[in-house]
Amino acid sequence: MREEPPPPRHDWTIEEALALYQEPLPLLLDRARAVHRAWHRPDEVQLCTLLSVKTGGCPEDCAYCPQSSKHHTDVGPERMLDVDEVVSRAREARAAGSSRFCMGAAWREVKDGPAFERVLAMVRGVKAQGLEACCTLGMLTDEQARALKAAGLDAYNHNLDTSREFYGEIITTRKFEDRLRTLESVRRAGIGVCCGGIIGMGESVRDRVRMLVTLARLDPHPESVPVNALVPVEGTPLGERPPVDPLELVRCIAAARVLLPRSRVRLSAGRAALSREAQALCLYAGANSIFYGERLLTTPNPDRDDDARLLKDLGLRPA
Ligand code: SAM
Ligand code: DTB
Ligand code: SF4
Repeated sequence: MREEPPPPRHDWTIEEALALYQEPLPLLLDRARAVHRAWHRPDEVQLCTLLSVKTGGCPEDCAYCPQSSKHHTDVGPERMLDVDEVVSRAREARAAGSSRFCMGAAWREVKDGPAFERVLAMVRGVKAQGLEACCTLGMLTDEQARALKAAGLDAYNHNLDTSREFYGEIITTRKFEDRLRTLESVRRAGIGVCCGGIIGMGESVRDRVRMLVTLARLDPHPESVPVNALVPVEGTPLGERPPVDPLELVRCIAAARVLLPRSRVRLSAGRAALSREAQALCLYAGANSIFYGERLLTTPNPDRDDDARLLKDLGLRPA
């Protein structure tokens, strides 16, 4: 019989996690594989579909984001989608093989009123299709989190994005602590927490590790952890950033897998710029979820056909 894996830890130090992140890559991968196999079905990949239900015109100044009204990008403010449109997209996503549907809104925070009521109706509609429902709407109060829970929401995405120390270089219109506060409201309401970050914004390796350690100190750990590689978008302050080395993405995923053994680690934005081999290595390093469908929120994602072929060639099953 297989031995019980040791329980997840919440006491990682920065130095310990940094040493892990910087191990020779094959050794880091060995550690990540052992954890992955102990806690997860190693041949499964969760397919999630993203939909932007309210695009653009966001008052926040996140340096990476094409939807901020502070930057001059091709993404302008659009009207909020109707419930029926969203539900039919969810039905389509399920027919294509996704098990989770994530709705994003370019809001700083949720405001009570008709727009929020519409989101609640979207959540009910997505749940009625038999999908896991996830939302990412910015900051929430306890009451709003409870309303989302009552509508059937399974998970709320709210990323730390980077370390507390680097945060001010990327976003000035809110604080790292604001993020943590919303995550607490989500947890208190009994909704699953989806929380991760972005690499390739000019942060140091220590910043990446600090972010992972902050996630690992949450108790319980987030149920899912998206690891995004920056998609540089023209007109944003980070539009000219060079692409992140795919091997850094692999290290980051492997370290996340070891620090957050039970969490689903999602290989998120930036996949369109990766080779099949780099994606395979990310999945080998412990990623067990991807966004499926030709669009993320406003930027392209790989074609469904290419993804289906990749999974088939790797012998992995959609879950
Ligand atoms: N407005 C809400 C918020 O910020 O929480 C929800 C939507 S926001 C677009 C969700 C996440 O998308 C961000 O936290 C960030 O991690 C990710 N994101 C946005 N633009 C990105 C980009 N250009 N490259 C990679 N990730 C990006
Ligand atoms: C996450 O961590 N990545 C997704 C999802 N959560 C909402 C969003 C990626 C957005 C990439 C840029 C865009 O398409 O606008
Ligand atoms: Fe707004 Fe979210 Fe984009 Fe920041 S990441 S500008 S909060 S949509």
